[in-house]
Amino acid sequence: MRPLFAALAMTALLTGATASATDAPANAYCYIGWPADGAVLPAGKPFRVWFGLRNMGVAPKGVAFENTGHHHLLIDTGLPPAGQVIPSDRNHLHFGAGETETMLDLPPGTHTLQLLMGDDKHIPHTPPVVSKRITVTVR
Ligand SMILES: [Cu+2]
Repeated sequence: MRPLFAALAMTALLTGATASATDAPANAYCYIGWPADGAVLPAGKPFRVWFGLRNMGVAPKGVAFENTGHHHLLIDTGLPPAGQVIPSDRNHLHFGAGETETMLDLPPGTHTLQLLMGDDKHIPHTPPVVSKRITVTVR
């Protein structure tokens, strides 16, 4: 029975793999290098956001290469559902060319920023590689 069980288990694993998102290294993490959590930024002046990533590489969208992905910046929104394409709108910015920084111009007020890695198909990895969610104030 043991070989048969092993074969069934392998089938289950393979089936699961095709249905789920790309695996990420367990020690991968991303972070916002700038601005700092709690930063107060001058209104009417675009500010730079640095994307940090450790133990994983950046690849443009459409490029399926092991242990890589591209950054998504979530603005004033929570994490999108796992296993699905990350929305593309003003709250979910894609950096599909492999950018590792951007300039943002946000209206006065309090805003949250969070990075989320996506694979070549814009789907969050398993486990998701996501930064801490920070809050900045524009005034
Ligand atoms: Cu994307």
